[in-house]
Order: sequence, then structure tokens, then C-alpha cells
Amino acid sequence: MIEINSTRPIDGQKPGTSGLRKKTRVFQEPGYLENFVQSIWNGIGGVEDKVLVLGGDGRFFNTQAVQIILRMAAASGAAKVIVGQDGLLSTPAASHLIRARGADGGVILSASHNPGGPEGDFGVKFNTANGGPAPESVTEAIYRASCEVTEYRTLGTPDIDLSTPGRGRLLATEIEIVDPVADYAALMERLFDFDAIRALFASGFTLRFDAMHAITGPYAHEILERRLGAPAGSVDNATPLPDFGGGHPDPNPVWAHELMTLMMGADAPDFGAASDGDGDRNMIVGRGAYVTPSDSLAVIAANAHLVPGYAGGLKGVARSMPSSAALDRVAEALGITCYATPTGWKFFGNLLDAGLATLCGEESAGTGSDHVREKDGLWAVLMWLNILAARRQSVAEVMAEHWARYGRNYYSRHDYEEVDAAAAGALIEELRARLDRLAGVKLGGLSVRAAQDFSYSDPVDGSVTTKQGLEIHFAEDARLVLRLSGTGTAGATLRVYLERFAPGPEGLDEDPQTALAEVIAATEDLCQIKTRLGRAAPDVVT
Ligand code: G16
Repeated sequence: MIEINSTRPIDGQKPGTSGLRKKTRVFQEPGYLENFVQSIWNGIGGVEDKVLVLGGDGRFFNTQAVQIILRMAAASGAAKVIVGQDGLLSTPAASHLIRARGADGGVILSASHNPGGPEGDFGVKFNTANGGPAPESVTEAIYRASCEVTEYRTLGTPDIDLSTPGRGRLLATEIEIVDPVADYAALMERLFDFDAIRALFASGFTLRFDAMHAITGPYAHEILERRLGAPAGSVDNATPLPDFGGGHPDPNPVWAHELMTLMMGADAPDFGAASDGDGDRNMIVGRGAYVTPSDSLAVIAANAHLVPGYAGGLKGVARSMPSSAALDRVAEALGITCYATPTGWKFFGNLLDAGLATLCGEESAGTGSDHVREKDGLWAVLMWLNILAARRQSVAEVMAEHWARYGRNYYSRHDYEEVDAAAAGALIEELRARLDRLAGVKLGGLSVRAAQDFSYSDPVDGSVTTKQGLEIHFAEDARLVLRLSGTGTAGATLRVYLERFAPGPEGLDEDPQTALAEVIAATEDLCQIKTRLGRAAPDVVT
């Protein structure tokens, strides 16, 4: 029954910031997915007698890919695969299942916020036994295996019916089909004060959650509407679709513009939120008040004591280096350490496992805690709801008080998408070569205080990761970071992160692009992005 198919290595199966992401049609090429999955098995020392979790965000090709992976797990002797009903699991729910069931790891099918469909993107990610994205040592081993793979194992069996929870067998492998929402919803009930949030809704508080036709629809419906009593219809675009309704399931003001328009208008509800394709990212917006991910993380840290699951205090916090220093200010006030890591959730895993950090987050709309080992979109929404239920203030009031106390880190990210990879690479390389000579240089109205090529030494396992972004600090309490995205599937994406601190009490209410004008001008002065990349303006400004 086991089929052993000979194959040859396929170029480019190197996991990026978050697993292997390619165009869907690339994943659909004969043997492409099989080669990579076999390379995962080989890279982690085989799956014989192991327990795996499997599920995805429901994007086009999810259904077929789940069946292929089930057959390959069984053909390689896995003891058990726990799979989400209909092949669905949000990324945070998969992380939770791995941990709760003591599984050896899991395969998550998603290209996150990237569009889906036959012309969109697909992705495969391996998470380890702690529930988190595989660290670089493991992704490297998987990549090496992909360069050496000569055969893959599968079965000639028909597809398994995944439409009903229950248990079955594929060869000797037990297949357990689970409700994708149940365990996760129970975890949320343990962390948050559901009574207080229910009382908030009962008092007339209104919410709009945009699931963007992606995986969080069923989760948000169950938790926000059914368990917490948000009015029916509070969860919008709640049915997951294989192409996300043709949209771009990235929860930021650009791609969630319908929600933004609603929240900035006269009929805005009290609270708005959105999540992405696989449910790990979030956007938070109050009536007339957009909250940047970096600010959201800082507010969550400052108010975590109001939430039952975190009432005991925070052991420490962590943020990705390009995220703003708003979190650092809260950490200082709390007397705890704030770690700065490279971009990529995998870098938080060791800090969370070792008990050095309780909360962590990224400017790219990811926020989370040690309850799982992934960022968690709905968790962030519940954090805010719990905080608002305890404080009984609007989002705008919470933000105003936060800035008045800690000062405001104005922040924006400018993305130049699908630019020529060679030109973007050269821009970064040339700037890297000039970093040593930048201190003291005047750029626009600002002067460079220090410049560095960010590298990270993991305080837990000592591993060192280099070349993680070019960081330029200005004497005027401003900062510029440049790096190339590791999640794109076409050309290169240059990310420009801009930040400037306003201590207050004056000047806390400016438009961020205005407040950052000098940093934007200094960036152009420094690297002439627009001329070199042939773009008049960034493609996405968040
Ligand atoms: C992934 C990673 C995040 C990272 C983001 C952006 O998110 O998990 O840690 O911040 O990519 O990475 P880049 O700037 O390299 O594109 P997701 O939601 O896409 O899995």
C-alpha cells in the first residue's frame, strides 16, 4: 500500500520569515508539495511514532494539501495526526492544540495575510513541540533535506472524509478529526473575564469584527457573538472562502479599509477589529481612533494586570526590533526587561519557553503571549475588550491617557512591494557598507547618532542571527529601519520603518505622516529609494 516515489530536489524550498511561501500554482506543480513535506519529515528526523497536528486557513488548495499530507504522514509511520474538521485550523488554534495534546509538532497550511486562490499564494509551515514556528536550526535542516531528497512516501488510498469530528485510521496511523474552535475557545475562557466582557456588551457597547472571509470567522462568531453576547451581525465577512472573497486578508488600514471607513464615520461602533488569513494578526481601532500595532502592544502590557490570566504580573516583554519603543517605556515603568528580537515570531519562542517574557508583539500586526507560541489575533481583541470592560473608557480615551503618561512613539511603515530584487538588494548592501561612517552625518533636518546592522544573540540558546535590518538612530529621538521582507512571493519588498518620539504634553495629536516628515525626508536623503527603485511613492503606508 505504501508508494515510494523517486524524486529530485526542487530549487528554492527554503523557508522564509514564516515557512515556505510560494504562488499557489507552484505548490500545485507535480511533486512540489510532496518534496517539501518529505523534506520536513527528513529534516526533523522522521515522523515514525510521532503525533502531529494538521490544519490550514482554508485557502484554495488547502483541501487537497491536507489529504496529501495525511497520506504522507501515514506512509512514514506517524502514530497519530490530529486534524481540524474540514482541514481547518487557525494558526493560534493549531499552536494551542500542539501544546495541549503534547504533540511532537504540526503542519500549518497558510500564506497568512497574502491573497489566496489559484493566482494567489500558498504556504506550509512546520511548528515544533512547543507549539511555535520551527526555529532557524530546524528550518535549515528542512532546507538541507530539500536539497538532498531522492524519494517521497505516500499511500494510494482515497481521500478521508474530514467533515465530521471523530477517529479513524489510515494504515496504522490514527486520524483524529477535531472541532477547530472548541479547545481554543475554552482556552480564551480561562484567560479572560468573560463575565465582565458580557456585561460590557449588555450595557450597549458595540463592536464590528471583520474576519475578512478568512479563518477567524467561525472562531469570532462562537466567541464574540455566542459566548460573549455581542449583537448578531457584529462579526462581518465571517464565512471563510478559498480566495478570501478576492480580498487581501491583511488587517491594516489599507486592506481593511471598509472597516476603517466605518470606524472613522458618524455611525461607528465603539470598537472595531480585524484578523488575517490564518487568524494570527490583528487590527485594533476605536471610534475615530486607529491604534498602531506597536501602541496596542504597549497598552496591553500596561493594562495586563486588569486581565485575570495576567493578573499575576508580567515576567518580561519582547518586541521585534523594527517595532516601536512604546513597549520599552512601559517595561521600564513596570521594572521588567524588554527584549528586541529579529522579525519573525519564531524568535520569541525561547523567551516564552524560558519564562523570560509573558507578552510579545510586532509592528506587523502580531500580538501574543505565553498562552500559545504564535501571535494570536482574537486573543488581542479579547485583551482589548477585557481592558475596556475593566476601565469603562473609549479606545480614544485609553490612548490619550497612555500617551500622556508615557509619551507617544509616532510610527509608520512604508512598503515598496514587488520591486526589482537585485535593485533592492543592492540598496541594502550599499547602505550596509556605509553604516560605519554615518554617525554625525546630517540627513535633512536630523543628525545620525548611531547606525547598526541588527544582529541578535538569543539569551537562551546563545544562537546568533545576523543581518536582521539596518537601524539608524537620530539624535532627535527618531529612528529609521530598513529591511527586506521575508514573506513575499514575487520580486522583493522593501520595508521602511519610521519612528519619532514625542514626550508630550504638547504635540501628542499630530497626524503620524506629518510628525514623521523629517524622518521620511532623511530616508530619501540617505538612500534615494524612489529613484533607485523607480517608485514615486510607497505602495502601502500603514
Ligand atoms: C510573518 C511572521 C512575523 C513577521 C511577518 C512579516 O507573519 O510570522 O513574525 O513579522 O511575517 O515578515 P516580513 O517583514 O519578513 O514580511 P505572518 O502573519 O505572515 O505569518
